[in-house]
Amino acid sequence: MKQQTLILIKPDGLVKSLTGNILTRMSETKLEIVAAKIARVSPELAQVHYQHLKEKPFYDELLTYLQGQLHDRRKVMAMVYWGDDAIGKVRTLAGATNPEEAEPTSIRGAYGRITSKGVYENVIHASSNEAEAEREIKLWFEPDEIILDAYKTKTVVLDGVKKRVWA
Ligand code: IDP
Ligand code: MG
Repeated sequence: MKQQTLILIKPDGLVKSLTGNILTRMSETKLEIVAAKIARVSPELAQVHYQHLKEKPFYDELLTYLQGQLHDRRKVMAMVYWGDDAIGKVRTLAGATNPEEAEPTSIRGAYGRITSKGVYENVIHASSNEAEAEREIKLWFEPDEIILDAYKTKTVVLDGVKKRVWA
């Protein structure tokens, strides 16, 4: 089944100069990149992205991590990959959430670490199911930034200019 999935190279991945390695590993999946950009992560964006973890003890630290405050690198690389079983393929390649438990050959197993404050710095984010992928892709990208009709859109007029937004 064709799927799309959101991948973020988190600030630790950028600071460690892993972008090239990660893209090379991702190309093993034979999936297609249909969107890519460098994005700043506002407190609001971080909060909405990780809203399901609000009750966790590591939530506040996780928000500072995603915003790049732990790495002095206030950005992430956001991408949408598309193709057969994209979500499962990317999750397998990413490896387990806890980098110590991740397969050593997975991206998180190879490059992740647990900080002394207990945050799992695991280099990349990958959507874990179709509902999450849809929510996240719509959160990080506008329709015209994706080379694919990913989800339903509508046209609105803003200050006299037509614009496509998620329906
Ligand atoms: P996932 O990234 O593998 O989907 P989630 O449970 O969605 O895992 O958690 C989001 C992020 O929160 C993880 O990638 C990791 O950076 C961090 N995290 C998750 N669980 C823990 C934990 O038990 N301790 C510290 N950080 C965690
Ligand atoms: Mg998750």
